Amino acid sequence: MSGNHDHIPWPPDVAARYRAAGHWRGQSFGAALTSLAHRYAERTAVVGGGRRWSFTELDARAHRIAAGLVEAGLAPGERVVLQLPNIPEFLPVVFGLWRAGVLPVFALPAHRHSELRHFAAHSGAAAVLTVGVHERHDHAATARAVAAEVDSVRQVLVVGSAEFTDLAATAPRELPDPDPEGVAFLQLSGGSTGLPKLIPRTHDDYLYSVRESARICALRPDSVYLAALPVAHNYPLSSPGVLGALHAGATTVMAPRPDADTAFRLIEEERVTITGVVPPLAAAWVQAAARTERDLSSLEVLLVGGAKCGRELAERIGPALGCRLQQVFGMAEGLVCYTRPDDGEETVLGTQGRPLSPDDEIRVVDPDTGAEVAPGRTGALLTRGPYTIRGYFRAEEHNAAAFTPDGFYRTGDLVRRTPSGHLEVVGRAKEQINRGGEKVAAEEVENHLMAHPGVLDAAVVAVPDPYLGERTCAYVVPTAEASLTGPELRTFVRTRGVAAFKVPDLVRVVERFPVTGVGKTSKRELRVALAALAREE
Ligand code: J2J
Repeated sequence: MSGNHDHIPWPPDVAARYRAAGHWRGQSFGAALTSLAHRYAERTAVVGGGRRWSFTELDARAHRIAAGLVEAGLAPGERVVLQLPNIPEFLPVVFGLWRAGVLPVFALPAHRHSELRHFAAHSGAAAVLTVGVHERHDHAATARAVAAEVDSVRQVLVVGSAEFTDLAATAPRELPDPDPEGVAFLQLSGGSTGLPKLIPRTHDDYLYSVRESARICALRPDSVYLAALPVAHNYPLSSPGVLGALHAGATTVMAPRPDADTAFRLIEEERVTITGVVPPLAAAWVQAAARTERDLSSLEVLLVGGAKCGRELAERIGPALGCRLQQVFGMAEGLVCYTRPDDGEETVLGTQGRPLSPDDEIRVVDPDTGAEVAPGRTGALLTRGPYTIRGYFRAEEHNAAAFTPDGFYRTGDLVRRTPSGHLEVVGRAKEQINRGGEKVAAEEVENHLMAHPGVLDAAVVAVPDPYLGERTCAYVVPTAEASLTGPELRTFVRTRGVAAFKVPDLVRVVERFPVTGVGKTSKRELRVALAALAREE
């Protein structure tokens, strides 16, 4: 990779400290898989869609795919936009990319044309690697459309196609091991400004968070992890996720969909012991558990995170599903907090956990002054540590705002810290809507709305929702001539090629925006005023 803003490394003295502490072990993902394959050989690594691969099989497939990718012309350091659903192939493909030194950019299956184009263009991707038709969407066609528009994209690879099957049958070859302190992949940020930012994560930093997550979640070789959420997301990927399961020698079961029927069937059939969901899904499972005939007795732990798990829901999980609740509060930029198996009930039900690492530095500050608040008071959460990035990929200007000069990441979350160091997430100071764990950047949706010729101005805010926690509401001011309707605008946003979860749930067409007192430029103030208005309506 080239350029100064691709990856902002940790300062050398800090990096030396993380190495000395044993957090960073100088091992690449490919090397990690090799040692897992030696250790867990014929144990089952991954199950799904009728396939059941051992660690040995997974390792061999990853070697062949790596060789095939190199033969297809991909070079170390190049980026590939990866969009795969929860299928076993996800793992050998990702490890194949890693072994080839190629950086996956982890798109979600829900992403559509405009998002994929942005990921490809911004990362300068050499290829898009996806599936054909999945859940009624032709991913391959979208990928080809992106390739036609983004100059850097030379090829589209489609898992399941004859070409890819050939590529995946390439004879393995010796490949140079990538630098473990180098960037291994680009994860996506939830985003609060225009377009999602790309998050560069290194082998060393990510493997540390994976190892600790597996340990904190007590994963063992006989654990079975159900990947219910889309696996490319940081949470099911690493908290402890499919990578944590692999690290522990456990089995991953790929759920094609996260609904209770599908998940409960897989829990029964595969004797799943642990899984992770977002609060609305936990609520749906709790309801469904009351009338299911499936045997859920194997389930030991349900992780809940991605959005705040309310007290009421937290209390219902254990009794309804016959398992232990573990709260997780994490972010693709790094910091992950868990409640621990030996935490008291109050802590498990009422907090979002404490940081994974003793070297995670936490500051809770007054959002206006930046000064640390008194213990127990609410403030903005800043963090830095051995697996939290120091900067986004190629985002110099944004980085200046998103990080403090001394390298703390401004999470945008408002938290309260207990004397035990657990964090309670009490709100948000970022221009983002958390739609049941799916993050929507207000500005991104506003920009789509503003592209409509009849829209003079737009502001997107969160409105409370009993099921999702929050939904999006778009306030729109039409131009003098235009007459706009909500359904028309929703269709307009959808047809611009965005993930369905970003299409505004509610649209309110208004003559003008309320005057906020701070002038026309403060969109932030306007969003606050509109959010208050939306709650009253
Ligand atoms: C309140 N807000 C939460 C929680 C995340 C593990 C788990 C989740 C993510 C994730 C992740 C929350 N209560 N329990 O990457 O490894 C909100 C916060 C946070 C943002 C990050 C992981 N858990 N959040 O959700 O990058 O606002 O990662 O800053 O998608 O989700 O979103 P994301």
